[in-house]
Amino acid sequence: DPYALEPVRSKILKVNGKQPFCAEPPPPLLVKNFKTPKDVFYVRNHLPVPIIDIENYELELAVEDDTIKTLTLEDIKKYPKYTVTSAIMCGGNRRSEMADAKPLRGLSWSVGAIGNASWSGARLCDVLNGLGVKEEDYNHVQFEGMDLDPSGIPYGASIPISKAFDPRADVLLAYEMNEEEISLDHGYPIRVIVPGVVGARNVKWCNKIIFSKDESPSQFQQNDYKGFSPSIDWDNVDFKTAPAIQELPVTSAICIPQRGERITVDKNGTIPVKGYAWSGSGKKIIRVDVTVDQGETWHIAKLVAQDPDAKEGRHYAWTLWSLDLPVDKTKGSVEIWVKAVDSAYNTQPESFKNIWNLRGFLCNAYHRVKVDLV
Ligand code: MTE
Ligand code: MO
Repeated sequence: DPYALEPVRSKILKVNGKQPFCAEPPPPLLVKNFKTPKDVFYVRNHLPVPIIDIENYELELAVEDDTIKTLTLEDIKKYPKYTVTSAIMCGGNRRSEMADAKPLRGLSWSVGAIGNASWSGARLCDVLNGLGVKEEDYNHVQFEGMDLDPSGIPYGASIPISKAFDPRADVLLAYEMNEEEISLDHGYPIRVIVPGVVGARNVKWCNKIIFSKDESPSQFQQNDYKGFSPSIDWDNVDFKTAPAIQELPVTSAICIPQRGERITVDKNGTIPVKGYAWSGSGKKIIRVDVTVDQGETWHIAKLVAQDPDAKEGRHYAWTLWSLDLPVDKTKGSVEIWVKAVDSAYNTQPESFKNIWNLRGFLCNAYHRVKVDLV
């Protein structure tokens, strides 16, 4: 049984899949900390967690099929240690809401398939410099995990080579999460961190990096984690026609209150509302708007936590927001909508209908939460 030696897991997470293990935290726990503790951080495994023989761990660097260098964990730790606070979000986060618009295939994530952590390790660009590999000669950098499918094929993904070489992209070979050794579920001993890019390219348990003309041949690069028109369905989909998802669009979610809760309106006629907002590719969240009347009037949330050290264009961490939302108690219930705006003034679509896609990715329409008022 390849799942016999899975790590012991915290009971906090809601399990969406047992084998492979997939789980997310209850939304209120998400907004308790700017940096998500490891036991609260969602887990998305596609395969059994690999067994790590740390004494013999090596990271192999290859050009197409030829190995050019191998690094031990100690070798990786000799490069300058660099820390980046970055959210990681699954391409299918909030899929359950898109599925409400029209059925689709995929794990039914609520708003918790995202977490924000500080990651420390060697910068990939530092490791690549001195290898003699030229950016112009290749198109992609592939990563392989140590987790294998039943036929022995590893989890894999790739990113454009320009991203890997760009020092401002902050791509890391991370060995620490929140100042501790990365836990087994989150990629011990080495996890690739590609800030601002879909979770699927942030390869855990990485033991091989390949410079190549082509993208990763992995099914997760080729036949999954791609977006399609709402008119494409399983009978007419051709995965070759869409590029692999890399940088993610702006999103936001309400974590407090949760759908269906009974909320006591305070003496000022308001209820506390809290959530997160995040945009891919290092774009900063500049505003979060909340409405209780389908957009007739908007309330501007307070941005309560953002990475204070992030430079322009490198806002890889999420933003936590909150507000005391005025509501009309006599109505008995209220539907709260939220949308965020990023530094390119990108914002979210109003509904899921026109962004629906068969695999349920890029689910970034306004988040709507209906609650009862008492
Ligand atoms: N890396 C490996 N080796 N195997 C995996 O199954 N899942 C990917 C990515 N990296 C995966 C992986 C996906 S789809 C996501 S969303 C994130 O890891 C989840 O990271 P987490 O489990 O640390 O939250
Ligand atoms: Mo994912």
